[in-house]
Amino acid sequence: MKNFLEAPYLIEMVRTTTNMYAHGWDERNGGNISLLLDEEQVADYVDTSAVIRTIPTGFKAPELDGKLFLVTGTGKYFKNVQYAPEVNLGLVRIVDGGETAELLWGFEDGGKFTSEFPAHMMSHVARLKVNPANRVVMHCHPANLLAMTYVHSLDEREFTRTLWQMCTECIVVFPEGVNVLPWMLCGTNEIGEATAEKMLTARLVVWSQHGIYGAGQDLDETFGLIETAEKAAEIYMKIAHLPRVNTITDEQFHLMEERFGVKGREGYLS
Ligand code: 2HA
Ligand code: ZN
Repeated sequence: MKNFLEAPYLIEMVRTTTNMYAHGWDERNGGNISLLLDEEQVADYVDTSAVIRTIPTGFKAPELDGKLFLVTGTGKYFKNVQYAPEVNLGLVRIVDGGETAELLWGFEDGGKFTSEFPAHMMSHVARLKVNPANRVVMHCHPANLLAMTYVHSLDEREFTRTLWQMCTECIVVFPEGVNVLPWMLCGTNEIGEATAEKMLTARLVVWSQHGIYGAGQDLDETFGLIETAEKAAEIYMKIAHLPRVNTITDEQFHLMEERFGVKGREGYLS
């Protein structure tokens, strides 16, 4: 067996959590990531028939039966992942129609997956329906997106249009826009179900007064989505209290659509 700590995706997971912490998106134990892995990616590193322990999930997700996820741990700090991946991360296989997670590696201090596991797993189910190549669900607390949810309308069209208007390339990076949930109690199956529903129509879902969820085919794409939305929100928070003299017009967005071969969400542009 090869050393799991040297698996390319494990290294990328460590780098991503470290980078997210450096961006200020993951204070204390804030944020969580889950990465769907194929059996073949794991087989050289971990004996997948050796279950360390089983952990109940508290929800059903039969679509995920047999699937493997590398996931951050509950109560763990992104800041510390690089120093002890085997404590702060775990590799689990979903079984029993989603109701049980079999631990195959990690969580060595007896820990378990993130408290937001329902939102992660239900979002994977939703995104896989839209794009079978989806692999990542990522949650964090970027300051400007959060700030925006206190002072901007939570209407998804309005919220998206404002973000698009803040940087020319936003409409290229997230043409489907961002979906927005009102404040809800985190860590519950209810917010998981609501997030998954929103994930059917966009890869970004804002949790008002809390943070954001992103989904994508790999860690870079997902990080980049959140990074771009957060940059736009930062610009909004710099200008929101000032008179707007210039903006990007819908006519200009249409030029972007043509030039980059993307289509803004139906009904979001005039
Ligand atoms: O526990 O971000 O939403 C970390 C969180 C919960
Ligand atoms: Zn959170």
